[in-house]
Amino acid sequence: MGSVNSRGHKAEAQVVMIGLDSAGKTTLLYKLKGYQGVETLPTVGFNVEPLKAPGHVSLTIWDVGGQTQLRANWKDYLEGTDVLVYVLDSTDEARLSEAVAELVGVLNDPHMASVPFLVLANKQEAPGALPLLGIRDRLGLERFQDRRWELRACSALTGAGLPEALQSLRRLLKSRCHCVST
Ligand SMILES: Nc1nc2c(ncn2[C@@H]2O[C@H](COP(=O)(O)OP(=O)(O)O)[C@@H](O)[C@H]2O)c(=O)[nH]1
Ligand SMILES: [Mg+2]
Repeated sequence: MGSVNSRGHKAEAQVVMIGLDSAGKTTLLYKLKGYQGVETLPTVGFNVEPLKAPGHVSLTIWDVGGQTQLRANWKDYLEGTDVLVYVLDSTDEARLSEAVAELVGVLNDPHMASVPFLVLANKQEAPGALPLLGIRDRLGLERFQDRRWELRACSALTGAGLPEALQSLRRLLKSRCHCVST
């Protein structure tokens, strides 16, 4: 997937963004695009958008619906993924274990072998959001020694943490596929 530019770098990186329904994936996608006040509906299927990230990185971001009955389709989007973005709703403690189990399932897919991933603890501005350290403990990400990963707090609503999330994405891409030339 993706094209290769004259310097042998992949000109476009494929980013797949998944997570449970209502985690904030679609809101995040459109906030990153710079759209104002987008109201989302539950995503049936997927949204896909190109995005120019800092450092002249061209991303194609796939935002795949996360309702229970759609999760079986996630595997159809995984081939050719350069980085996985997994979005968590930090206010949804009740479904945190379910979210972690789904993440582990995706990381165990053969197409995802050694693909780096970024976990975004979204909705951090909301009252009652679990703090990042608590989320980190519950995720147990240390077990993934076979690939690079990062965990970031953000709010797709306010945009807080998104520049840092893009920096993480850039670092992970650089480790993966030389999509980033500097
Ligand atoms: N408080 C808060 N609400 C958010 C945030 N991001 C998304 N939401 C809300 O969460 C709901 C689900 O968002 P959506 O983007 O459709 O989730 P998706 O199913 O993962 O695509 C919507 O009501 C959003 O307005 C956030 O950072 N903070
Ligand atoms: Mg959606």
